[in-house]
Amino acid sequence: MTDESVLNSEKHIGRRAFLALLGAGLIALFFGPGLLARLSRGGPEAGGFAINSVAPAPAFDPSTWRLKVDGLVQQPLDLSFEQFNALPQVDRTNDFYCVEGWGVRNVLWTGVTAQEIMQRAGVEPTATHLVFHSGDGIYTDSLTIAEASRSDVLLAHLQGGQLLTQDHGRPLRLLAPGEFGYKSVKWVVRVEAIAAGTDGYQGYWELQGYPADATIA
Ligand SMILES: Nc1nc2c(c(=O)[nH]1)N[C@H]1C(S)=C(S)[C@@H](COP(=O)(O)O)O[C@H]1N2
Ligand SMILES: [Mo]
Repeated sequence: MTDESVLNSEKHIGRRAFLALLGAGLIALFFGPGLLARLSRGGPEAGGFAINSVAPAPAFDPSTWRLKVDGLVQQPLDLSFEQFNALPQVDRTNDFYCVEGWGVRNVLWTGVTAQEIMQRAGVEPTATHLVFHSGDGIYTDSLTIAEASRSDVLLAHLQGGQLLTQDHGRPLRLLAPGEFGYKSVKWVVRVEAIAAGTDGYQGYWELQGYPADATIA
């Protein structure tokens, strides 16, 4: 990147987000995959996850919790936690990376693929994105239908075989491996199929200047 393009992208995406992304880029450039091994041994929370939440965790009551799937779908869904748990479950193990420069290797997640949810709801061919809404009332982010169709994209309720802790998204979070952690919305209560324009959908961090495509290079 030349100095000029650095200045240009700084103008376009905002200083804070720019610095975070530059940091992530430099980390990837200089340390490569070995960084994660070091982080997961001695990161901000050795051997595990940091907690990144812009709003307090909502309380979880299994008797009243619902997952709604709506928008551009033929069959809207409104599932209790019991009904969600009765859907076909899969296990996926993958690494988790935050743009702030920490990561965790080999995390086991259990849940339902976004693909399964899309099939059950009958997502309309006109839909371009799924928007994941958090029960915190503030945080949202989206995946394109193509991203959401990958077999490792899960709505997960178990981490390492245990119900997610409250801070990590109890009872349900998105996992989008291969994309930075800000895509992995915690406390998901609604999945909305939308048709977005060419600019796509602006989630919480996209509105602060992060790119909508969070693919880890
Ligand atoms: N609802 C909600 N989901 C969220 C966030 C958040 O602030 N609120 N932070 C995101 C970011 S930036 C990251 S890196 C991961 C962190 O997940 P963790 O707190 O379980 O480590 O959650 C993502 N999902
Ligand atoms: Mo993050």
